[in-house]
Amino acid sequence: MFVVFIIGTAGSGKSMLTASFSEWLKMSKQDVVAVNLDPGVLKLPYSPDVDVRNYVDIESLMEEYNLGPNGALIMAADLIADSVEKISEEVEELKPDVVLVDTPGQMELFAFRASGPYIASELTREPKAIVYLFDAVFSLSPLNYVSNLFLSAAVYNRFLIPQVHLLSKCDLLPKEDADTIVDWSADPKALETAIEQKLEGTKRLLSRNMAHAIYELGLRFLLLPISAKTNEGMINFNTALERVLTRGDKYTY
Ligand SMILES: Nc1nc2c(ncn2[C@@H]2O[C@H](COP(=O)(O)OP(=O)(O)OP(=O)(O)O)[C@@H](O)[C@H]2O)c(=O)[nH]1
Ligand SMILES: [Mg+2]
Repeated sequence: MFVVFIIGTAGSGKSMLTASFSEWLKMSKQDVVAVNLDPGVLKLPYSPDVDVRNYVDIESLMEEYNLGPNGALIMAADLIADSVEKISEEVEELKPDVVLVDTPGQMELFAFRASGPYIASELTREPKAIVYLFDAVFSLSPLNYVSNLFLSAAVYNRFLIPQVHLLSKCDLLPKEDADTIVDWSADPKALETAIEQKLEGTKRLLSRNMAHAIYELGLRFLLLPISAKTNEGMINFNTALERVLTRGDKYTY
């Protein structure tokens, strides 16, 4: 069994990718379990096999503890951690080949609180990986791209498990724009040139140094373009995942 946590900024396409990648895997005769870890979601593009909303209810937390929506989500994240054993049993009873875990819209709930890494480590002892989504439209500006690079490095630093990086919703960009972003991810010089050309002043200086810092750390964030709408890139994505999961590569892909 492999467990894959899908993480990314709000609206980056986590739930849609969970839906379409699980369908794609099912077509190649894999037993897939989709887990929804987002307690606040109202509608999902797939039917979760395991759903955290069965363990916590945001509305009643808001009422009972007089919390706003964000306070309730934070409380919910801690309550989910308390239920991780039961969630894990639910998953294991289904005996899947692959488990796709759709994480909360508010990325910091899962990535930057203690409960996320705890859930990831307690959910299973089987091989696991993180898939980090770079929203293609958002990442077209070098400033946004570098910010996202930092977020993904921060996620890696929290979980320390193999990470695959995707350029999500790539069908929304002309191919040459998607290729440009992929080039930035493969070649530090290409990113530096874009920063020089498109940014000015302090933003240019900081972005250049931030990008530098990531490369200095030796982190590689090669992006694979993917579309949950057209299924473009699914084969490469699956190959990258298998590689980090089966070879136990320590590093990011
Ligand atoms: N064109 C296109 N749209 C997409 C794709 N993936 C997601 N979307 C759209 O982007 C929006 C957000 O997608 P979601 O899958 O809900 O994103 P998410 O990261 O789960 O969002 P939150 O959980 O709310 O943070 C929806 O309107 C999707 O239809 C894609 O590959 N192509
Ligand atoms: Mg979602």
